[in-house]
Amino acid sequence: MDIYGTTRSKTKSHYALITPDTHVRSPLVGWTNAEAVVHITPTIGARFVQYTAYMAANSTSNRVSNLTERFVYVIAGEVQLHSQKLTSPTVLKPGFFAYIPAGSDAIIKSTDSSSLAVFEKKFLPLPDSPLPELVVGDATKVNSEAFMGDQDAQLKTLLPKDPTFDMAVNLFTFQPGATLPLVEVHVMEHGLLLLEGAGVYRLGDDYHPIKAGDVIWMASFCPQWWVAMGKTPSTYLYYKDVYRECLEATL
Ligand code: UGY
Ligand code: MN
Repeated sequence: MDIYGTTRSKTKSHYALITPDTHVRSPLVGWTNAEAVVHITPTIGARFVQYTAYMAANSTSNRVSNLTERFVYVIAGEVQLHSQKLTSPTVLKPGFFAYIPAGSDAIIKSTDSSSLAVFEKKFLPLPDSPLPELVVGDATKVNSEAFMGDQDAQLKTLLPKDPTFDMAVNLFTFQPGATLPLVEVHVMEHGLLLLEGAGVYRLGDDYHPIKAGDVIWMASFCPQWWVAMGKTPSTYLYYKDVYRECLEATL
């Protein structure tokens, strides 16, 4: 914060920009030796939750409830994922991710300080469809594809493109000067974390300078556009709700 109390953070009815200078930590219920900066919740108008979990040495997450699904992406440090569905605990390093289905026994343990980007939502089962399984992956091993034909905008889809899943989490990498090819207006909402780089995000009618570490919430139908700037590529991790009847996709 500067001496005049200014910040780039902004909270509006249809979007929020949350910059690291405004972060305040809060307890993570059911976790041990861990705290969160909670960025996005239903209290702001969203239908999902996004937070950064800060795990100290010897910390443990809770289990998800029977209703809540969780996606974690390791930003820093190293954690282990424990579940009876895995033959042995799986080490997750930066760039690794896990999807933990609602009701899963999976927990995350950390032996050193680590930080995780976390997205959670109430899982909406699809009638007559199997339940989604635990997913573990390394984003560096996931193939990317040119977004709408633009080689300078590469999209990695981290979760299976399968209607059993009601959330998608993607990594989007833009070369300097690359843009979203249109101003998008859509029913899906987003939670976004800029992992590296910088640029300008259009949110509604406003244009915001964005830096690594910034989080953005975009409500359904919030007009959105982006240009990557600077001399290095920019990458953001983002969530969206997918594959469900619009009338049912409310809390
Ligand atoms: O998946 C998306 O809707 C994506 N193109 N939106 C975004 O990057 N703001
Ligand atoms: Mn979008």
